[in-house]
Amino acid sequence: MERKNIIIKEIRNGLILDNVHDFNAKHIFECGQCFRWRPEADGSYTGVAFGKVINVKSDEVNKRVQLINTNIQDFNEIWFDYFDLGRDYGEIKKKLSEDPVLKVAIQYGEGIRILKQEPWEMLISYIISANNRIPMIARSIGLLSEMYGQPIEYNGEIFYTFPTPEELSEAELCDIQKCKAGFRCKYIAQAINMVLDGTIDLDYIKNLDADSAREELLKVPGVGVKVADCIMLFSMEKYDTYPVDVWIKRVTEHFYLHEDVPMKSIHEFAREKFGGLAGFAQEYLFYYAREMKIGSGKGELQ
Ligand code: 8HG
Repeated sequence: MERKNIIIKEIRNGLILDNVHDFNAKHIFECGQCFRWRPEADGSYTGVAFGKVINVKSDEVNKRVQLINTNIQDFNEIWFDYFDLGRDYGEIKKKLSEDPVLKVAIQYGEGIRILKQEPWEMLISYIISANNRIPMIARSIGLLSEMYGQPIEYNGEIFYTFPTPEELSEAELCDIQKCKAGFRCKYIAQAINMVLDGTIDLDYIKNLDADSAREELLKVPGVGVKVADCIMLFSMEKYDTYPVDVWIKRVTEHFYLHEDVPMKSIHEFAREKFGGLAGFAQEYLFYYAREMKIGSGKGELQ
């Protein structure tokens, strides 16, 4: 079977995909966009998304990707889109590589793809991310899933789905606090209520343009511009957004602006320089900046 030049072969417990370009599991799962993928000893990653557990291994030399614990139907209905396999990242990289800084950043994270994650999960995950470090964010999301998600067994181990708003509807603030997200827990509780009572409609927001979507998301307490932009980029296909966290601020100032500037100027710079590819540029830069500790002056990996 074939889809978009990808050759799909069924094996006993999953699929082998051949002719997959620009796909590196480490780059995809460790660039900073997602929090629920665990590296395994064999270089593969296991994670939960869309209520399923899968294991993913990439072989960049042979342009091969192995998906374990799945089937053709789920590939067509979930994973093809989740991994953004219909998009030509070669083209994006070619365009962005005209810029010498991005050229280097792209060489570093050449197999990054922007996952199409679930808006609800991204809303809660990025509320948790505010002023937080990635391992702590991952821990809180894991705890919330263990407490309220559904268990799924894979390979003799229990994984948990990310809980739906309905599954979280009975949770009191004191229960949510057990996920150890501190002051953000009250925002999680408010977000649950706003989604359940329809004050916020993520499907509707997903279909808006970036500026209108941001405006809507900002109505949720605990969602500032950066959090809104992350949600939009990682689950709503708003590729013209440029989420500015501390790393992106540092790397943009360090390489391009050469001075400390207000957030607004960074957004204006990105719009001008990268246009509709700003979100992709941002992720190559985010991964590069964090791994190389660009401009941190502290030698500290956040
Ligand atoms: O992929 C990301 N891009 C940007 N710009 N910010 C991110 C990403 N992932 C991620 O966790 N963040 C934010 O960075 C959230 C949090 O404020 C901080 C964690 O390093």
